[in-house]
Amino acid sequence: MKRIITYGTFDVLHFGHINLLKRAKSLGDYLIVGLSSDEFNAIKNKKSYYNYNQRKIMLEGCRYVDLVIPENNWEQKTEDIIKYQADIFIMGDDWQGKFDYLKDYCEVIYLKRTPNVSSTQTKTYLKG
Ligand code: C2G
Repeated sequence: MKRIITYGTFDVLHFGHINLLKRAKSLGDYLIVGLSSDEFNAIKNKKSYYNYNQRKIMLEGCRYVDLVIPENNWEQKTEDIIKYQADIFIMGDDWQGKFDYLKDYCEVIYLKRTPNVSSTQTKTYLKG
């Protein structure tokens, strides 16, 4: 049973997120998503349109996601990888190299970001 873990805000869920989750899941059997809490988003200087519980409902509705856990800080990844026995850590390549320190605990893979789609772009468009 190969276990995959990834993290993010996943606000205004779009096909770029789904592409990432789909590819992440294809690398193993069980996908855990560390979903940024509203408080952690503030630390990341991100204001999500949907709150944590709403974003969690959307992720749990995604066929590729097996478990959603809260992401409350930058430091928890190592502990999560151990606790959830993750074999592979996945992030989009906008984070290329940023999490290489996790290579001491599991495989680290950065997947190509899906071009021309982002929550910010969608929110701006909807503002009209
Ligand atoms: N993503 C993607 N293609 C896009 C947009 C996002 O592949 N067009 C990926 C990102 O690279 C990331 C994941 O989808 O791996 C979630 O994106 P965000 O919600 O923007 O996550 P972020 O705010 O970067 O938070 O500790 C890690 C952070 O929580 C990551």
